[in-house]
Amino acid sequence: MQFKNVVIQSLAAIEPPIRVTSREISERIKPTLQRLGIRPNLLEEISGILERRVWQANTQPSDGATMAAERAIEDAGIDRSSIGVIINTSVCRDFLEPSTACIVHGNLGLPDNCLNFDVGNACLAFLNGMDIAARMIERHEVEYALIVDGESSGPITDATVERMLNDDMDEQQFRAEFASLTLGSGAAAMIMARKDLVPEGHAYRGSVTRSATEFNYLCRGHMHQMMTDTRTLLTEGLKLAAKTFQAACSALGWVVDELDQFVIHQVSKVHTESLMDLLKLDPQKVHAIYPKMGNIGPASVPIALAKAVEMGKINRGDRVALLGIGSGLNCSMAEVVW
Ligand code: MYA
Repeated sequence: MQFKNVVIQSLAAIEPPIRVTSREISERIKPTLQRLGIRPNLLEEISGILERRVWQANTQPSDGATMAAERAIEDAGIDRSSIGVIINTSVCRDFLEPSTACIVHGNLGLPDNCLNFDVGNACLAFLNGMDIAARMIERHEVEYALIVDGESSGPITDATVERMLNDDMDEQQFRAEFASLTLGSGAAAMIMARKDLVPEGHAYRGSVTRSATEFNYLCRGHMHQMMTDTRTLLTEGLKLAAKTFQAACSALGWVVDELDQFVIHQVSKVHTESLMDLLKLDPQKVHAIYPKMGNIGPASVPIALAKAVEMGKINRGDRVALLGIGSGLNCSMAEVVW
């Protein structure tokens, strides 16, 4: 799908206040690492994740999403009564019902004619939310849309550590739960708008999506436990990424050297380096936040984008490729002209 009249008006990223290092987590599970003969600093060494952020206790996904949304609305300088839809894309949620979107809608005091709903698609949902918003804007259904995401990894990390300390934790189960220790917390929000209302906005050109749902079993998560076949997920994820990139080259006219920055879903060092090799991306054009933030699910792409902008790696007029992927497997790639 390509868009002619959609822009990103503002983008906000919130880093939770508490830093948790991979060494601290490894120290907590030391007895199990020793019992299973696993090297003490495996987590940091193979994932490249040095630390991640977590919220204070009792901070809900909606709290992070609300903080990010307040900042995005302020940066956009719009009256919140003009927002026609809010889409929450978090994997983490306050409750099974009601939706997290309706809690954020209530916190923000958005108008009663502002649509509010969650979109769930694992780590890919923020890009899906952007696409849904863009379609609504292009069709003149809404003038402004707010996409939010708040992820809270603390509870799953603690529950995983606790299970890993049980005497019955064997190597196979350890490997299946290992990816849970790479997760991090954070929140993001984006205002998208009709281009004629915000001519100085950053043009959202369009996106493509491909799926490989025969692999829906490779990473399955609950609130307190995630089971992942890390090796197969990496292999099949890369195949799907290559296929989606090919589709983006055809649909959006991408030529790898003509794109200025690649903002990719942040999983680990192995995933990032493998993707750069596969697609022949210049490492200078890929901003990595996983070393300091871990895998923040759907918030990865918007937070990495915000950080790259903040650091001056993305300038006005740059062609930016957003490369998202999520368990399922689903992969979307989109272009923004910053
Ligand atoms: S789901 C979240 C998925 N996240 C992860 O899988 C993160 C953790 N995984 C990793 O960092 C890599 O996959 C690893 C494999 C490093 C595991 N448990 O050479 P290797 C040991 C314990 O075989 P690699 C999501 O985000 C192994 O024994 N230990 O490793 C959804 C050895 O140790 P030693 C393990 O295959 C979307 C060492 O590591 C495990 O190269 C994601 C090296 O072994 C384990 N499970 O890496 C879709 N595995 O040296 C995928 C290995 O002591 C996306 N070891 O013998 C792909 C594309 C990315 C972006 C695309 C954007 C479009």
